[in-house]
Amino acid sequence: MAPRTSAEVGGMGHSVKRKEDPRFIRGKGTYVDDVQLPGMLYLDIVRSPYAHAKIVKIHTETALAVPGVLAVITGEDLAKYGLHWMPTLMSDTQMVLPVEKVMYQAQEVAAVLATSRYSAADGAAAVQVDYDPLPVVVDPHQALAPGAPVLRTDKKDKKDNHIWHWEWGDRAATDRTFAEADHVVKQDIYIPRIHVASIETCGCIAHFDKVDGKLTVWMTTQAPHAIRTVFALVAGHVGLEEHKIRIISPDIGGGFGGKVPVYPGYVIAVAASVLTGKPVKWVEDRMENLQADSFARDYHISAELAAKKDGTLTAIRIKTIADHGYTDAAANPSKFPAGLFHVCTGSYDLKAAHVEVDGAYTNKPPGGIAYRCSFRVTEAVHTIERMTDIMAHQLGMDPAELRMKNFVKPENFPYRSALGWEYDSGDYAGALRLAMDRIGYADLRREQAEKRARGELMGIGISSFTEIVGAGPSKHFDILGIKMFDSCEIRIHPTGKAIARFGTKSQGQGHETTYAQILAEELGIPAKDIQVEEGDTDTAPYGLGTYASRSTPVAGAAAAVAARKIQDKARKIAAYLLECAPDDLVWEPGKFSVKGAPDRAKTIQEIAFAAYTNHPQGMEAGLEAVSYYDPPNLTYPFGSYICVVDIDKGTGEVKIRRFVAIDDCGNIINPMIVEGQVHGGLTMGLAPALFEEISYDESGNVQGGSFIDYLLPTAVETPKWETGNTVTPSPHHPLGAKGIGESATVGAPAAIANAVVDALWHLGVRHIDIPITPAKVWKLLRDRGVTD
Ligand code: MCN
Ligand code: CUM
Repeated sequence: MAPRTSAEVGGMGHSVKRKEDPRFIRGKGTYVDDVQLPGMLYLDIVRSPYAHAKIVKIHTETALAVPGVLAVITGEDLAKYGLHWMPTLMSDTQMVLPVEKVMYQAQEVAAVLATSRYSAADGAAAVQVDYDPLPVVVDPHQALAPGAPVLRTDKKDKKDNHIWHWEWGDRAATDRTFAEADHVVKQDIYIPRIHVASIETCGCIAHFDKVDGKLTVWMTTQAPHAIRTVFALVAGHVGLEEHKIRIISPDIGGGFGGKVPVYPGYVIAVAASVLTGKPVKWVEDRMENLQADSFARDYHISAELAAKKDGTLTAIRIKTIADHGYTDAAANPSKFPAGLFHVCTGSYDLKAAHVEVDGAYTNKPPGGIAYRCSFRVTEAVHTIERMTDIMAHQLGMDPAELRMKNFVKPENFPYRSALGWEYDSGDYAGALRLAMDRIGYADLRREQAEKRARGELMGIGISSFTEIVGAGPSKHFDILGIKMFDSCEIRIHPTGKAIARFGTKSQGQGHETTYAQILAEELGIPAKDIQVEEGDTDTAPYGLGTYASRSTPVAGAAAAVAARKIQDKARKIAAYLLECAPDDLVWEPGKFSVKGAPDRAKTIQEIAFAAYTNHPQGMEAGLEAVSYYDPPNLTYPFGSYICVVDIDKGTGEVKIRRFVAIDDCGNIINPMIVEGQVHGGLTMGLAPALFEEISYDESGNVQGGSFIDYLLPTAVETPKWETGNTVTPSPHHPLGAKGIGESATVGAPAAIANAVVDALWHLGVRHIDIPITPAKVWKLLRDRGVTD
């Protein structure tokens, strides 16, 4: 669709260059660690070498003797103020600093406050802790087995390591459908722990002003307003009330979900600043970030898919054990302990479905946070897309044909899934067909057959995923009771320039550009004349923040609604200026003109000036509006990805030869930014598919706690992504837009895994858990005697 506005105005559909880039490219961004305040103190954290151990004694004398060290803060110190535990977003509890025992390797044990970063680090190294090791449980199956040591001894009545049981769907109907099925495939799928590893680690500067009692925290957070409320709820009793707290989220070097939780370091820095009255900076190093921040995934899935003889898919049944580490700190909407995992019927019209998830405590850091995925959607997509492929191979059907046969059809939207979600719009076959055309699917299948005859290993994998983003409708979505709306406030200045503030917070997504484009579209004010601000709770309207690709679906909608309120007032002012009735005016981006007399017109800039200089008597001056938008539904972006791999029989290495990604996020605001989101997202989908994993040995020692063994794909490992779009607008979003921020990360791993298994199916390989490392593949080949 051609853009409605001129390139000069830069509304929707223009690839406007990112307004934020000039400062980033020149190194002029302001990240938390760039903030320097006079008299600032530094915090460093002592961490546990044990995964489970009693704390016998913490020796602080040597540390206190280090020049520059001012204090060593322990759990006992915080306990005096009731601040040694804090609530998690899922209403569990998490230690800020331990008093009795540590629960995972790298857990915070004590904090050292000093006059420089280096003294703080030297001090932390000098703190000696006597531990008494306790039995360690790292496997959630073992954690749930009878007789396992109970980990959460802090919970008086807790007799096991079971956190919760959650199930969804019609069990009886599902069992019945399975009983009637002609074919059933069953597969265990493990989706390992991974870490977002954003370029910038987490950190904060807490500054408590003892005179006016105000706390300002510069903080790497994706959700500044929610953090302010949580701080007030946790520390209101020690005088930190919400009007005395200001959270500033400055530039952020990648969030990806890892900057949603509250980490102990933030709370300790706040406590240290409140006690000393000095600004206190805490910034994690890379290994702390990898080893102790919240993790994603860690789902042990057991799935079954049922089909009729002709390949009609009928039902899915899933049992899952979710490893949450020692506390359930998942950042989910409160009502959904397993996130939106129940979108696991995917793009297919299944008649019945049932999902069960059991959460387990283990001696690991808090898990269940996202890795560029809207609350467990990747887990759901990986499951249904792997199962669909297994079914296709089992039936001897082409995986594309099986998908085409079972897709929800365009005429079925809005579509209610067997698990109760109402998909807003989609054209799944359209996206898959385009992907197949782009990649030359039929030719590739012929090539594969020829190669197989020669003993070469080539595979083609498809993932036709449906996402669910934009949390969310207040009826079902809240975090700790706060409804998941979002907001936009616009002020048009007398000279026709504007400032707009939002409840969300960009971490690299380009909001300063794309929100300005939405307003340019709605008001006709050039995007370059609109300043966008986010992340300061003293100035921005309340909102729930940026994650779950919700900014466009929720705050983007708020922007459109607020702009339309402004347009309504502008119409009245224009009518007054043109001496006609408001209804006699027609709007085109940037001006109102009199019906049938296009020369009699007032531009939005003229109207803005009049709003302050010559507004109708009885009308309030000014031109501003605010919207707190409660979406009527989520948005359901989708896509079809096709991946071609060649497998090296000598090394087991998987080489991605081609990867075509067709995405549909409804109407697009900025095509260049959307393409960038998909490129980055695909690379973050490649990562867990082939490289990334954090695991633990029996003693709970972390494997993958540094970049030496936590493998991130670099430009060398990343293939050339071939991207494209179809456009199926969301019927309920004011701009017809859906989110795009996570689609590629959610959809890509299954395409890659499906391609690898497709290359090896004829050798009897049905499934390989990600990451699909050369070692895993080589072992499979060796066991079948086909290595070179
Ligand atoms: N967009 C668009 N047209 C659409 C949809 C989106 O032009 N139809 C644009 C938006 O205007 C925005 C960007 O694409 O500039 C992403 O929008 P959206 O899908 O609404 O997602 P959010 O802005 O809410 O970003 C969150 C999402 C998530 S949850 C993760 S995780 C992730 C992601 O974005 N983290 C990122 N992409 C990231 N990109 C960067 N650079 N850094 C991160 O930390
Ligand atoms: Cu889901 S990772 Mo993002 O939601 O910040």
